[in-house]
Amino acid sequence: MPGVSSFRDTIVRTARGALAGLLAGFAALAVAELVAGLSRPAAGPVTVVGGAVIDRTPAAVKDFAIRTFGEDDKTVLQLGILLVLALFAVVLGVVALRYRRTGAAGVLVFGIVGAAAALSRPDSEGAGDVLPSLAGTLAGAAVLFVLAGKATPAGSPSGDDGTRGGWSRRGFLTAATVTAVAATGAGGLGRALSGRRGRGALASRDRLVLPAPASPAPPVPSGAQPKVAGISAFTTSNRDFYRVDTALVVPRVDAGTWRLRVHGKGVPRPRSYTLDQLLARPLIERDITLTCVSNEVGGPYVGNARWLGVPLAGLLSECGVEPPSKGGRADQLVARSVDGMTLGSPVEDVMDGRDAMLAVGMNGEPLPFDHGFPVRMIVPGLYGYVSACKWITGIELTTFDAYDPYWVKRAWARRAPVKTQSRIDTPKPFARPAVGTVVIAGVAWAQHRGITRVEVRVDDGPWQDADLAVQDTVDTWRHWSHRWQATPGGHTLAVRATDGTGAVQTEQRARTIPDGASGWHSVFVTVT
Ligand SMILES: Nc1nc2c(c(=O)[nH]1)N[C@H]1C(S)=C(S)[C@@H](COP(=O)(O)O)O[C@H]1N2
Ligand SMILES: [Mo]
Repeated sequence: MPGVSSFRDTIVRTARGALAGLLAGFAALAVAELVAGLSRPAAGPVTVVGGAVIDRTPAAVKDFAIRTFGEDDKTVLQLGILLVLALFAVVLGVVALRYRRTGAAGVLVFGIVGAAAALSRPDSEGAGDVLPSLAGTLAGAAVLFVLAGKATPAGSPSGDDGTRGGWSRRGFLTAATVTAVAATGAGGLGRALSGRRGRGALASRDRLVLPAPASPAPPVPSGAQPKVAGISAFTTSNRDFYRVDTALVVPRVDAGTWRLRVHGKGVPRPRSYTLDQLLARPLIERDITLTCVSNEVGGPYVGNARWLGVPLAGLLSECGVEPPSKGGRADQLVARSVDGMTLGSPVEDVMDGRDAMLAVGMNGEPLPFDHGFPVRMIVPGLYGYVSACKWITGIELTTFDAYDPYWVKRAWARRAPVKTQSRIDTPKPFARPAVGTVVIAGVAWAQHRGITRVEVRVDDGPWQDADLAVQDTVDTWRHWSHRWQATPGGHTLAVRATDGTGAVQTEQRARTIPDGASGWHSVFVTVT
């Protein structure tokens, strides 16, 4: 029955083609991983393509991703890239059955995409960065060429002699198995090598002993944290602190070789600092609340930590920098991180006496790698994207007219002071508290202006003053609580804050783009 057998042949052939394509893709990634491990982990194809995708994603989509996937956004992106790769690999594999050379050549197209992405990365170290993508695709093309050959009948299209007319089933399976095993080995070795490269950085962090601050922060007042179940901890632990950045691979910077260069317009004495030089300076310790501009009303991207660092204004003065109000030529400070990220802050704000710092410590330990080890910037009162550069390695003085940093090129505002905001931590949305006393509580922040009042409203009732917890500093958030005599039924609870300038938090709803969300946070509950 030639009809049935040729139909089955087609299925088997197609399956083999698909498998050959997948294995070729797998081998390509594994070899690329190996070469990246040997040369530069940050130049691996998934990392560079992912980075390129992040940089080209419209602000609204990125905001959506942060909102929807939170801190898993990068995992989702990487899985997406792998899925797209797998689909193309299957198609190429099937194509290669008939057009072996075309299929193999198709793999090379991926090499070009990977290489181009590698070269376009802001932290690209030059031509060497194309090596992982190039080596990977050559390996992938070779694997596809060989496997497609083995999956194709050598002689007549069909036969009943058990070899299915030259379908060398054993040959194909052997080649496929060898490929899978070799690729797994290469990929594993590459991963191990990449891990090793981070070890110097790990050791440098383990060795780092933070000096005592010359200007310590007083203990957090005991009244800063109301004893209410479900309210945010006053100090956010490093583990719980939100993380927002574009880094697919967290930079592991070796503190021993790290340098910070201060240079640019109106810098008569440009200088480079080692970490030891920074640590030898008088350090300040301050509680400062950091907020992300992508934080929606009621959102989680706000955290408060005790930072230890070098006052930035003094360091800038040492290099001869003057703020614009004193005739300085530069009004924008552009911080650059090791991964090429740039963030711009107003020089005036950084030098106006607030505790802008180059932080080395977070809650009593060296900065975690996720949060910028060895050094990051912190400026009270400014959203993270215009101030809080992690893995900082350069400070360039320039003007707002002359240069737009990363996020500003992507539709975010040039200047972005933190907006006065408040959030209900408890009860949670759609909670079902029992009739009687229900404690409504949460946090409010207006960094560097402070919070002077928080009011709560139930349904269309009057605004009622909440109990304010003791203020730590004007640079931290302030906790609040309100005892509510809850009556049965559905209720909408709303909150609004007043800052130290007397400004009441606006009801006006604004999206996060371009300079931060506004509006009142409200929560619907059903009292039973
Ligand atoms: N190098 C680098 N620094 C960065 C970013 C980044 O993407 N890369 N993101 C900024 C943003 S948008 C915020 S809100 C803060 C977040 O700091 P965290 O992750 O320590 O909470 O880091 C800022 N510093
Ligand atoms: Mo942010």
